[in-house]
Amino acid sequence: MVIKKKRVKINSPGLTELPALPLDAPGLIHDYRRYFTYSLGQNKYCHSVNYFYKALALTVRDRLMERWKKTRYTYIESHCKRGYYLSLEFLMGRTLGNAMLNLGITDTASEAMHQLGINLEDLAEAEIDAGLGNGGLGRLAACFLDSCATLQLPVMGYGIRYEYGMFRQRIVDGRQVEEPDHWLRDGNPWEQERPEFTQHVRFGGRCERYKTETGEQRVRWIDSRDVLAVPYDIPIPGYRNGTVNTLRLWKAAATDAFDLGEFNAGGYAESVATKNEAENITMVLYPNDASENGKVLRLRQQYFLASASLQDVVERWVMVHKGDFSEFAANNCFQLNDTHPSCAVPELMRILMDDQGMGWDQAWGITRQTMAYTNHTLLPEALEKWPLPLFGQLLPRILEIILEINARFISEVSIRWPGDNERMRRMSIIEEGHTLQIRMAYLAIVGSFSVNGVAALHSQLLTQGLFRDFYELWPLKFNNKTNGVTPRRWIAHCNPDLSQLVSEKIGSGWVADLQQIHKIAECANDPEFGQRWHEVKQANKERLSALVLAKCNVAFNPDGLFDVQVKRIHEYKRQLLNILHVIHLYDRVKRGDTAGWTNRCVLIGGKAAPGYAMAKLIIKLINNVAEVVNADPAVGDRLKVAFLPNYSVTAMEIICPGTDLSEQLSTAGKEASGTGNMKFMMNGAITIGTLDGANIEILEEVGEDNFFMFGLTSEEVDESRWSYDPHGIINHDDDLQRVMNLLRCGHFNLFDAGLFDPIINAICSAYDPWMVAADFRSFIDAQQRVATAYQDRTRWTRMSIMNTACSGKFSTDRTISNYNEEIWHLKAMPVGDAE
Ligand code: 26Q
Repeated sequence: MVIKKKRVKINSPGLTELPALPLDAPGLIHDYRRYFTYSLGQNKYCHSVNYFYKALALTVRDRLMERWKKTRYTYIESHCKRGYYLSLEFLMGRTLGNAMLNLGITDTASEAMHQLGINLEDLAEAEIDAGLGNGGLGRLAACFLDSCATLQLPVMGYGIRYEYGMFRQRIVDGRQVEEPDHWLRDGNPWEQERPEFTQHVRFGGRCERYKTETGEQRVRWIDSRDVLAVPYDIPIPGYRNGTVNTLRLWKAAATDAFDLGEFNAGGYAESVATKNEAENITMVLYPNDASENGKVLRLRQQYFLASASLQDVVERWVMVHKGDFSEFAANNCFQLNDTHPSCAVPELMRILMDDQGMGWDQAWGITRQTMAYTNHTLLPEALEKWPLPLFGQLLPRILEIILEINARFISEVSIRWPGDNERMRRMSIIEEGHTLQIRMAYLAIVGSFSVNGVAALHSQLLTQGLFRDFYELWPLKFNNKTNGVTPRRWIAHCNPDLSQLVSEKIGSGWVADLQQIHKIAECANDPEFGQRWHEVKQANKERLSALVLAKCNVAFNPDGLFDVQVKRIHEYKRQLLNILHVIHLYDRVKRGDTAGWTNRCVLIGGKAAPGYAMAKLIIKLINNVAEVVNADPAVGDRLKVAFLPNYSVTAMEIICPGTDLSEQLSTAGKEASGTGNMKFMMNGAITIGTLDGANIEILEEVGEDNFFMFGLTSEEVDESRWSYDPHGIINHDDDLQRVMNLLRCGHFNLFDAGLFDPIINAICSAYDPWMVAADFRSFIDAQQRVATAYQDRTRWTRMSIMNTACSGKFSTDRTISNYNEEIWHLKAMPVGDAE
């Protein structure tokens, strides 16, 4: 059932044209007091920091609102081409600090709050992270939105408004315990509900063929259970440029119609239950950063996002252009963040054919010219597949369309390679086997005009490995877009002291044009600049120490080397290699091998997918090693180890400025890009890393003198896998042997015999996919070079400056410019009133 929405039109400039709000302290104070007293109903007895935070959030939000409106006018009135970033995850973190930074009012707001006797930082601390993502892919989406707005590109984000974001991690007895993240509990001042743009999304039911009055064959999807998609809009401000773009997040709600039907049939409880079933769709973010196969609720989420977003875009198109779709492809582009929203391909086909009455060829032409797909993984086991029977039950019409896309595609393949049945089987969107499976990556490739990887090596490996057949068929479709991170959040906001120092030297142009930061390379040998650089780093290390003390109860002495690895816990990321090095250092101390020692504080943090037993065991090992090492008086300040619970965007804002050494240890060829590596680099940490993902490009930018490289290359990994003999490696390496002996004898088991056997067995297995033992020696040697380098403060500081200086490439402004120039082709749309 389609509900006709009643529209009214009021032309009243007196209503909609308002004078600009003041950005000075008196203006902020005026509004703050009004919100605090009248909107929030607070008074002198208020003691909840949440109200103090909210009054400021509302004050800042008003300043965003007026720019948001102007941006909308600009886009609507220019009829410009639009881009849409479709993603199941947007890991936004906190909003207040970023909004003030981009509006250019941080210092004024701080002063205004000071005049009211309030500390701005205390308020900012009250905001709960919007943790609507697992890790890299979700945070990338958030950084992209910041850069699109800063470059004034008309791009909208589409995602899901999960009621529960990424779980909160607690460590109990050294083990991960998950807790629900009810982040909306205190309300969310940054979102605006837009019920007038609600969409209907169908599930279940069946397809029916019919003829129109003019005799055309059509299909309709009937007897479905519809779910409402209600949009919530979040403002995305550009950096001091008057642009405010939109992130639209969908919440699922039950339709009234469907409630009433059940209710009248006498099933009150059933009706409430079906309502719940609808609303469950957007209840929780799946906490896996590799696909969890076969969960029907996840598929519901994916289709829900794709369908609501595409209907929204098409509805806006039809409002202006009626049934004329001739310019649709020239004016719209959808970027798919991995395969998660890849139902968008068949869903656009459905909308164009079933709702708009278009024929297959025209609809396919449009779909194929508007979709672009980004791949984020090389692990074959992480490629998304859905069992065909399950898919057909939930989305019968979408399955029909996929099968038709596949039939036509396979015939294309058979024309290009006649009789090559093996190739057709390999390339089919439908995988054969006990149960047929839909290969979502293949669907995305076939339905898109662009397929990209996220770092040079990753893109190259895609065309040689996973997607080789498709590359042979369509070489021009494949391209690379090396990831980045936004320098607004990841330098200007999180490292104000460093920002100040850099801006004093070279001006503040680097914030919106990070290539400019290379100018500080000229000061890399200036002793006075070096001294100040060192002081900033030490102050940031103090801040990080305080966090570690508060959260881990471990005392990090800021004179030591701060050695940090924070990211999801995964075997391929090799936190194990890190902990083997820690055990090796501990063993050296115990043997008295401490001549020329460099004190180290090792920090490890990250979440494990709740069902990933090995990752959880690795967390337990890290915590046990920390307990043994930290309690040993013979070790003292020489070595401290801590596992930071609940790693998050906000934690990273404290961590990366206070880090000396960034650990990027993935088995070469496995990490698509990495983005934490870039945040550390920007903040003057030096990388110890394998030749993997974007590490390679970091090394290229900064040079071998300013990077600690180790380990097998991805080619060497592939070649040596067949003759891999970890026992032989262990037997020929005294250090590794001693480390393995400590593990085997239960030194870190804390009386739980056999606890770490699965880890010991994995390291010793000739089939260890991650080849931990293979890189041990090279890693230990590289760590020794690190320790030596750190003793020469002048040298280390120079390396640190050079890392920041050479980080220009890793701004998402560069990444987004590449997407725009090579894929989207959008025109920048200045909004006017640029500040
Ligand atoms: C899929 C289906 C069902 C349930 C969960 C998922 C799922 C969810 C999240 C699969 C994968 C992810 C996340 C992947 C991810 O974060 N990949 C990382 O993307 C970064 C940005 O491109 C890269 O820098 C990292 O190298 C890559 O690991």
